[in-house]
Amino acid sequence: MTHTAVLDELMTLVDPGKVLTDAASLEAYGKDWTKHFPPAPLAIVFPKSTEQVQAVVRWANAHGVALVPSGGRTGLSAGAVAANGEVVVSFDYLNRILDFNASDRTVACQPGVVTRQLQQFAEEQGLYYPVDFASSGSSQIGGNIGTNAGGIKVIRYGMTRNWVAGLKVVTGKGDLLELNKDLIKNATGYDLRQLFIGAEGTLGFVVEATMRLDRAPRNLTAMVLGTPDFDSIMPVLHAFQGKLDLTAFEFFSDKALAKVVGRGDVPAPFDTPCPFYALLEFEASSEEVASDALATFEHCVEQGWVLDGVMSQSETQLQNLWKLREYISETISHWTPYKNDISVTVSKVPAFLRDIDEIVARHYPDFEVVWYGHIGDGNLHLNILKPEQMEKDLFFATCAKVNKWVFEIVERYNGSISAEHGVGMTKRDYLAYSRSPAEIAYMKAIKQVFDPNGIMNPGKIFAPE
Ligand code: S2G
Ligand code: ZN
Repeated sequence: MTHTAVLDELMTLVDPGKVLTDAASLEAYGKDWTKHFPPAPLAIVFPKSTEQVQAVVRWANAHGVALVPSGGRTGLSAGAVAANGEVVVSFDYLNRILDFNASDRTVACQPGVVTRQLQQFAEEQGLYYPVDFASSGSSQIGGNIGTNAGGIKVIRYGMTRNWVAGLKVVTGKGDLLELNKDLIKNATGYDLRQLFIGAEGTLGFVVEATMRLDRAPRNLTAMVLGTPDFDSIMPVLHAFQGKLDLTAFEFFSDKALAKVVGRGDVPAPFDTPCPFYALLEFEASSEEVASDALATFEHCVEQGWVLDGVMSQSETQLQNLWKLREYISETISHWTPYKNDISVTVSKVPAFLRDIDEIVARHYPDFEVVWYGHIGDGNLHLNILKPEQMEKDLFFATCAKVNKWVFEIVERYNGSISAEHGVGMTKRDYLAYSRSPAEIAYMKAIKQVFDPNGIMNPGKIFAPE
């Protein structure tokens, strides 16, 4: 069958006008936030029902056409990039909040619901959806589930995985599975729901997700503390964790702060210049908690771990302090950064970052290295900024050379080559640094069960053989 005939058949499976092949759509929907692979999809399809998703998957199996899921396209590992003539399945029209149950504290969503939309819906019910990160204003719940998105509240609330009560998925065979039925307790064999969370659309596509909500936090309060060196950050974490139930513990370097303050729309936290900064957050649910926080701050200053600090006194100040951390990613994107999203257990962070920083400084003496991340859960974001005059492909190739050493250190510390951004295509060649050959073989066998024809987001997670 010719491409035209195959696409003509696809058009009959969805609503009129919901298959696009124009250059602008192919470019826009064939990519995510990464810049490593030029988008080159065959077409973009916009199903408006579960039945249409099933029909598209069956069509793809019949014609051997690869499918790539597309949500908010904010991915950072090229997990939603269609670079090889695939058909992109966009969930933009499956974007409704279907049901809310106050007793179960659950919300049934379609995959195209934007993360921020779910957060706001929860607030309107007096509840809280606690998974949050810089791109939540455009990312979609389906994509958050596909990558098991983490972000800035993981230290208290965990990853997206912790908040999925139930899933409806269309497998790579076109079967519709209803997984876990939103139950809290369900000891009836393998929890297949967990397989699809973090699978990056390689086993099947989420067509409905029941998300759990939590009680709304009370009087969230943030502190930004300047430290004299990186090694002081962990004692600060332990000091505050010993006194407070933290909802966040982030860090960023002076270079990251300089880029954000350089925007001109976010004030510096205080005047004292510091090499590193910690941003922590807690519920100041009583005067006693707030005074514990201040006492702990004083203790950290006495110990020499903190040079200066500020505590939010209002919602506006809380938001402004968070902007110092949340604006980093978008701000440095102007320098086409080469990104690594790595993690180790919290206890190993100081030695781990020292080893990584040494390797990076040794091999990149002329590159600007920006460190930031969710240090409270062991997740560091290493961003190497491209020198203005350097050609992008040469820059990425130069950076990739050092990946070998960076990931050898990750492997030595039993860490992860991708803490929260997923493997996609940018990290697939390094999977063996974090997963054993046996694990990879089992994962491929599971993929074979759910997607026997290999049409579901091929080339993601696993390098093509
Ligand atoms: C963050 C966002 C993406 C990045 O800011 O925590 O996960 O690495 C990142 O720039
Ligand atoms: Zn992050």
